[in-house]
Amino acid sequence: MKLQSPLLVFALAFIGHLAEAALVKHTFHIGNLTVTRLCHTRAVIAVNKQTPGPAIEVNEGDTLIIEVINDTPYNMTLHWHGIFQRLSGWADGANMITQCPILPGNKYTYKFDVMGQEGTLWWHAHLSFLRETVHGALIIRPREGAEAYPFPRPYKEIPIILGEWWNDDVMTIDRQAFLTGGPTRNADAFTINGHPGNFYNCSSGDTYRLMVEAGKTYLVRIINAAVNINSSSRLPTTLSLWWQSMPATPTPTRLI
Ligand SMILES: [Cu+2]
Repeated sequence: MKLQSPLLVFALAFIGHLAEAALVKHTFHIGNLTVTRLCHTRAVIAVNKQTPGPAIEVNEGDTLIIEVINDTPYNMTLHWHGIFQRLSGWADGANMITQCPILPGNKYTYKFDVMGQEGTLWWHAHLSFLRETVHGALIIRPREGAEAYPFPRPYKEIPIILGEWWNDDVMTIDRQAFLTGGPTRNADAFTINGHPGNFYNCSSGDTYRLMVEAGKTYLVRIINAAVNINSSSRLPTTLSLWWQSMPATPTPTRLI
């Protein structure tokens, strides 16, 4: 019997490889959301009425398709923070660098393969201070899913997004800084998954709480989504800088 040619074997392997990859689709409506923090109520910009926005979860090798509908009065792009964008540099989402912004009332579809990387990344608005509230987790599991982690599969995986909150409209604050040449003023609060915790004026009860079961293992995926790097140098956020682009490999840590 004639042996199969190496090319045919390669082609079959390639087709088999393609069959494993999934198309992961999302629709992101970006618009206003009314939020109250520290007893200040203001309209923020958010994806699908959530801040932090929806978590995107893929396996390595999948293709991501995200339709973005810009229902805000601002130009908009979304940046897929840390994605290699192999052969898809135009999908990176950097405003006026890899694309023109999505104009108010318009939409744009990002499409890219998530290749050769695993871990905890995130996505965010790439225009001025809008990323204060326009951000979310982008989780890449191994190609074979959570079963392929190099450690026992955790009971649950929890994204922890560290962010900031201003009591006033961030676009106005950014504009004032631009006009005066000074820095933007520091945030009024640091947040965990959008909540400031109990340490600020008028913030009691507004705390992110994670209920855990004794004896179970939790994988905590920490993301630093703070806007102002200068004001985000407090311990929890600094710690997260080490974590935000690390692969999903257990790393020895200790509580400081
Ligand atoms: Cu980024």
